[in-house]
Amino acid sequence: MHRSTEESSIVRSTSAEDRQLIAGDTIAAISTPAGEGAIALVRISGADSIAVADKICRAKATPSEFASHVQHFGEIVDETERLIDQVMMSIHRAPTSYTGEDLVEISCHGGMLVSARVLEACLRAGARAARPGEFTERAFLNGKMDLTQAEAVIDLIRAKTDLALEGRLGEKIRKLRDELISLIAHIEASIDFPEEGIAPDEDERLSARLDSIRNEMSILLATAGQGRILREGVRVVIYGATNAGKSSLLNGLLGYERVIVSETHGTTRDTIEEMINLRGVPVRLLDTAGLRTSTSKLEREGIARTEKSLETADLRLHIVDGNAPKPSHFGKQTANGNEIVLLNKTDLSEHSDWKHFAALRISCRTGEGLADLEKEILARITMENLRPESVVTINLRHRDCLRRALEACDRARKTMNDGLAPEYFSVDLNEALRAVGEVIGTVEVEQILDSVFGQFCIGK
Ligand SMILES: Nc1nc2c(ncn2[C@@H]2O[C@H](COP(=O)(O)OP(=O)(O)OP(=O)(O)O)[C@@H](O)[C@H]2O)c(=O)[nH]1
Ligand SMILES: [Mg+2]
Repeated sequence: MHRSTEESSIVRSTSAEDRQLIAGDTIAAISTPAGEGAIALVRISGADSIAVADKICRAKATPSEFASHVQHFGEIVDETERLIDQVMMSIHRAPTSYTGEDLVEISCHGGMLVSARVLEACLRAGARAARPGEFTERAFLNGKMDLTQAEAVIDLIRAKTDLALEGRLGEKIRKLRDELISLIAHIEASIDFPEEGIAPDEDERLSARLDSIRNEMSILLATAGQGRILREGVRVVIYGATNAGKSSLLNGLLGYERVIVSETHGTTRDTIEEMINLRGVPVRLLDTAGLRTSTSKLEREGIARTEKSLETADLRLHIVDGNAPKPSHFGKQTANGNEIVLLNKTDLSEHSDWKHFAALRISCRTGEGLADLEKEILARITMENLRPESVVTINLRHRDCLRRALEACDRARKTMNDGLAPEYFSVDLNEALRAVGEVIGTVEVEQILDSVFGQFCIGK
């Protein structure tokens, strides 16, 4: 009973402090939709935004010397001064900017990879990843627009923000948050009732709990979305019956004859991976052994591998031969956001079984439909259907929050080790909780602003 009121009061106070704390710092985000367009816009806003630009931009003059509202050509470099992209950038000095603060706009080349790298450079140079709607929220707070105008922007964007809320990542973050809340509640109880003290063995238990939280955070940071996608690409697995044209499709998307194609059923025995670049989105394409009941041990091993790679797929391409009869299991096919069904061999006549069958029709032989397929793959990657932690722009923000949370936990751990009073590490733990809460974006909807601006796209 006592515990539950304790917990909710912690969450509420966190939210109020959160708002104050957040208003002062410099934020950055990719403002254009992920994976679309030839040009992406990265925005930085806040008192240090021009200083951040100075650190990452090489041009004839430094950005702090730029006249306001004038476009300049420049190069964005990483921490080792390696070129990330050639860009056009402009600075907009307060108060005549969208947010009313010093604002930097960097127009880099489109595609997730480049814009994500530019954003990463901004974050490394001291900016914090913006929350959804935070740019517009600042504009509102600085008197640049009224609330109805802000809401009109919402209608305009119809944001699909924080997808992570629904995904496995969201679940994990929520669990982390709950563990932190219960840990803090415990510690604060011991502060409120000092006469009860924390017994030494309890001390150990506390540090063990904190260690487990830190451990979970590090694992999340190491594996969650962004890092994985940038390193490994989005996993797109091609599967289907033997001879459907899986290997032909891999070759078609790659643009060269990487894999052996033949009319023999069961040609491909192993999974084959190749990276392709779809408008800046790194995609790891997997060709697999065709599915059929086989007596060959080797082929069965190949099929087992196919099934395994399907489990870890971000997106599946189920390819079937449109010239052949429809397999019986196809009647019960249900729409699945993580799967695209492809009817191959449109250059041949379509078997009557497929009449009215909804699928993307392609021909690996003539290349027909492959451009549409690429578009569809990109759409699935950027839409909500794909595993949420794969969405790059959102995950940079998550990672930034998680990193801050982990740093705060590390500080708390050190304070604990040094034998200082609970008041000291409680401060750090609350900061960790705030940062974790930012990921989910539900750090208590005590203010209307939260719910209004929470609907925005990041970078707006
Ligand atoms: N006419 C026509 N033939 C195609 C098309 N795509 C693939 N084929 C042919 O279909 C046969 C099988 O193609 P593959 O790409 O090897 O098929 P697969 O699904 O990889 O087959 P397995 O590796 O055996 O599972 C080959 O003879 C291809 O030339 C197409 O669009 N049109
Ligand atoms: Mg094959």
